[in-house]
Amino acid sequence: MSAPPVTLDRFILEEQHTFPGATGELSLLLMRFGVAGKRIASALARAGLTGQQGAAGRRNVQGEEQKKLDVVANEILLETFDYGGLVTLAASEEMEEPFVYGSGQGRYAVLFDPLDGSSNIDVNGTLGVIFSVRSRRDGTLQDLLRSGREQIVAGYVLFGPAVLLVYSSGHGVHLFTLEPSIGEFLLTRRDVRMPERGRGYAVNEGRAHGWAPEVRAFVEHLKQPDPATGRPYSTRYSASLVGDVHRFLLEGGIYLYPSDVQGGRPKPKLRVLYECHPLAFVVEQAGGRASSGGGPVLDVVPDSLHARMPLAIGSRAEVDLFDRFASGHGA
Ligand code: FBP
Repeated sequence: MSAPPVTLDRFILEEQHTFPGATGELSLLLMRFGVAGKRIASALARAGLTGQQGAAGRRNVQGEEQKKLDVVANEILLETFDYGGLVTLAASEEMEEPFVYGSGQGRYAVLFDPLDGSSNIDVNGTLGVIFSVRSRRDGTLQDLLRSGREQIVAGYVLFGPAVLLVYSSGHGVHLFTLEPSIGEFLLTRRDVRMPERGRGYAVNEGRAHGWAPEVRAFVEHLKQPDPATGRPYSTRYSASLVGDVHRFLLEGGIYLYPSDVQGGRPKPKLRVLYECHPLAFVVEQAGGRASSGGGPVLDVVPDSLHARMPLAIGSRAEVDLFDRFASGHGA
């Protein structure tokens, strides 16, 4: 008889037993991201039928036009933690201030990008939810403005041909696939390791004019033919950070979102707490690296809830090479 499928709940409970003194609260919280992922997947799949596509008619704290599905996904995630007293604070890329639950006594804070890849929303492109969990300290914003190394769980739900959930609680990276016929996430890869190097890179080259010369030189270097070093690399940009990082988690490679240097001042796009920290946590757990070009992403302590930073994330070999270029040393 073949081994029974390992559901997300079973895997989390088995992992919990490896933590002496675990109360089970973190396990319950983690399982809820699975529930939220399934509800958001259902809303995405039916959006064209339910009139949930298009703009919501307002802008978010980033000044970006909010899509109806950004709002739907954000509400689903807020509802998901609104019982059981597990969570004290929820911070979202779509909300100006953190949401405080009930008594504010929950042991955890959750942070999320409810729908990453906004430009893909109305064109049926790859999308994702990015999430992380931190411990409650005094239940205020200060609990969140801490280094990425203080995350206790991080992961993402990827909405592509299949719906995947990938997470790490600091003990490896595990991949689950949604089995639609039973509505359960089933373990498909345990302890995923990112290849040491890849053959692909993902960056919006349409923005190259705003990059620092060192960044342009790095991307040009990847495009120069040199069989000995596996170049030229292939460009693999899907306009979904989660989709691209997931590709490189499995195949190796590097995703870049450098700062645009406007008027002499670097202007990064990606958010530290909702995008860079959680994905850096997962990628480093899988043996990859995440850098700002000036140091590890996980060492960054944001000075505000919606702080942004430049990102280079992926296989060790490519991110090491990027850092050499970024520091002016070239290949
Ligand atoms: P959102 O969270 O608002 O979607 O922003 C992040 C993101 O969409 C990434 O998923 C993607 O890689 C990048 O921004 C696309 O930006 P651009 O359109 O400038 O290439």
